[in-house]
Amino acid sequence: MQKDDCIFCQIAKGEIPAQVVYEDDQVIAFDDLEPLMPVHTLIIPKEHYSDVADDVPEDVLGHLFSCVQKVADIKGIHQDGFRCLINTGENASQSVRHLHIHVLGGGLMPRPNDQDWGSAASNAETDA
Ligand code: DGP
Repeated sequence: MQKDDCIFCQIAKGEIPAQVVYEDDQVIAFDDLEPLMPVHTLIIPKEHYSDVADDVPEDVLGHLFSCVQKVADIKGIHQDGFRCLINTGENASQSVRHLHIHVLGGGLMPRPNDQDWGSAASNAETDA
């Protein structure tokens, strides 16, 4: 099922243009509008799920993740390494409520540290 008011559903239906990297019957991958790295591609299921914790069937999750390697190969970042990121819900600052995997690469990405993660991360370390 797709949602009329969801921007990623509209991309999946071809109603909003996107730089498509890979597509099959279940999944579409396209470049992020606001790239954080030289390569920043989003992989989404064509069906609407609000996030990774929205009772997504295992076969959908499996297929979605199988596309990570395809995208990494197409974008030429497989060998040097890349980062996958899935923001989920409010605390993770998920801004588009349609499940998506960020695939980031094309350069060295430092490991996240307290400075990047803000005060909640600092508190977590203090409490540990
Ligand atoms: P997140 O914060 O994890 O929900 O990431 C959403 C990403 O989606 C963000 O990096 C920007 C990107 N984005 C938002 N709207 C569009 C759009 O219309 N087209 C494309 N290509 N990317 C979009």
